[in-house]
Amino acid sequence: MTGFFITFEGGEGAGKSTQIDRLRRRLEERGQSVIVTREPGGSPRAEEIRAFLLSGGAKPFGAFAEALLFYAARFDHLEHTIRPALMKGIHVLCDRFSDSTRAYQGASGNVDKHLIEGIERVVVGNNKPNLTLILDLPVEAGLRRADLRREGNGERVDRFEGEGLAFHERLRQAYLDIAANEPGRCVVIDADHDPDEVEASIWRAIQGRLPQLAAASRDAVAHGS
Ligand code: T5A
Repeated sequence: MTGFFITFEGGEGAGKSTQIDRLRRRLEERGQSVIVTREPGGSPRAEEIRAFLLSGGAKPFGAFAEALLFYAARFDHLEHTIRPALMKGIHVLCDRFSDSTRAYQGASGNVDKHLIEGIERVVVGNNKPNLTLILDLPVEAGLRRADLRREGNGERVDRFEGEGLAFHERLRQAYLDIAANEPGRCVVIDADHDPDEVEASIWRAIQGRLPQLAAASRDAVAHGS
C-alpha cells in the first residue's frame, strides 16, 4: 500500500508547522509511519534553492523566474523524498506544495495561472496530494504570529513576509479560491483558534476525507502496535 500525501497550506504564520507536528505525533502514536517535509526544500539540493529564494536572491529575476525555481526545487523534492516515501507506504506531511506557487507567484505575484498550471502538470503529474489542509485566518493575525515567532528565535523577515498587506490579502483569497475550485482535495480549516481546537478540526477533516487512514490508526491502537 502506498502512503498518503497530505499538504498544509496557508499564509504567513497560519500555524502549519505547529499542526504538522501534532498530526505527526497523533499518527505515530497510532502506529503509522510518517515523514514531515517542507517546501521550498525537503531534499539537500532543494534546500540550496530554498536558501537562495528566501534570501531574496531571485527577486530581481521576477515572479516567473521565482516560480521556475520553486518548481526546480519541487522536482528534486518529489524525486528524492516524497515519491520514495510514498512507495514504501510512509505517509508524507508536507509544509507547503504547489498551491503555494499558485497563490504566491500566481495570484499575488501576477504570474499567468495557465503557465503555472502547465509547469505543474509536467513536474507534479500524478503526484497530487490526497488531501490539502488550508489553514485560514485574518492576515493581520497571521503576520502577528509570524512576528512573535521571529522575535522568539531571532530570525529576520524573509522574502515574502516582507510584502505589503495587499499582497497577503490577495494570498488569502487565492487560497480560498483554490479550495472552492478543488473541493475534493482541499479542506479549509479555521486557524484563528487555539492550537488544540485547530488540531481537532484537522483530525475531523482526516476522518472525513481519509477514513482509511483514521481507521488504520484506530486498528493499530486497538491491537497495541
Ligand atoms: N513560497 C513557498 C512561495 O512563495 N512559493 C512556493 O511555491 C512555496 C513552496 C516559505 C516561504 O516561501 C513562500 C511562502 C513563504 O513565504 P517558511 O520559512 O517555510 O517560508 O515559512 P512559512 O511556510 O510561511 O511558515 P511560518 O513558519 O511562517 O508559519 P507556520 O508554519 O504556518 O506557523 P507556525 O506553526 O510556525 O506558527 C507561527 C507562530 O504562531 C504560533 C507558533 O507557536 C509560532 O510562534 N502559533 C499559534 N499562536 C496562536 N494560536 C495558534 N493556533 C497558533 N499556532 C501556531
